[in-house]
Amino acid sequence: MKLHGVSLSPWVRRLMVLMDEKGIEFEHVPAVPGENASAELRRMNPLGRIPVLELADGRFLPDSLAASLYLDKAFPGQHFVPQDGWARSWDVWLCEFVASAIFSRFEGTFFVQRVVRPAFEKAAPDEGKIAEVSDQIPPAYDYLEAQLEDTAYLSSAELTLADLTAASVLLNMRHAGEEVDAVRWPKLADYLNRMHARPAFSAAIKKDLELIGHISPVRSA
Ligand SMILES: N[C@@H](CCC(=O)N[C@@H](CS)C(=O)NCC(=O)O)C(=O)O
Repeated sequence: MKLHGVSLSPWVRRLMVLMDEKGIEFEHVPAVPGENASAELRRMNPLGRIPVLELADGRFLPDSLAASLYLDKAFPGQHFVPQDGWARSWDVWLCEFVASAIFSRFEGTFFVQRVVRPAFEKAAPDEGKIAEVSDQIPPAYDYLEAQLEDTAYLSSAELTLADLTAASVLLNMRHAGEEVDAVRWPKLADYLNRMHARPAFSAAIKKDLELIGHISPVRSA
């Protein structure tokens, strides 16, 4: 199997971490998305987005949630997507929450301004753009903190895809120098430290630091 997409993308990272946790081997092809997407990437995903999971038989899944659902069921070992109806749907909702309330609303801005621009475009961050979206952080973190009120992980006592998703997206906030305030969101801060200390995330962080280690304040565990 091949995983197309640069590993700094939280959606590529979600799949890398899932495959690492499940012990699935894959070849990583660090394709870039968007305006610079290759014809090969556009053939697999007309949106020009990453990741794309290419199966050994030539089929491909151009979306990390679709690919996660496939991998979790098709490969043996621990299931990260709950099998039960309600728990399964709730986990997908939490993934959607992280995508809409964090990635789309503010993570993208923080990461692009503070990491992508200085690292790859030799440009200074536009902190004005960050200021425009900063007020979106507290309600999103409040919601995640509430999910952790009685359980070790977001949807239950078990680690699920929602956790791999949240930890992957919020790792980019850490790369952008925005740590979760442990006084205001103590459970979320502790949870992220636990998640990022897992071997699969430590490996992902090591890979990230090869690209942005001169910028990110995150250090290898
Ligand atoms: N729902 C998609 C989102 C993928 C996505 O937005 N990827 C970003 C990189 S983090 C991308 O390719 N952006 C380029 C673009 O939208 O043109 C998934 O989960 O795979």
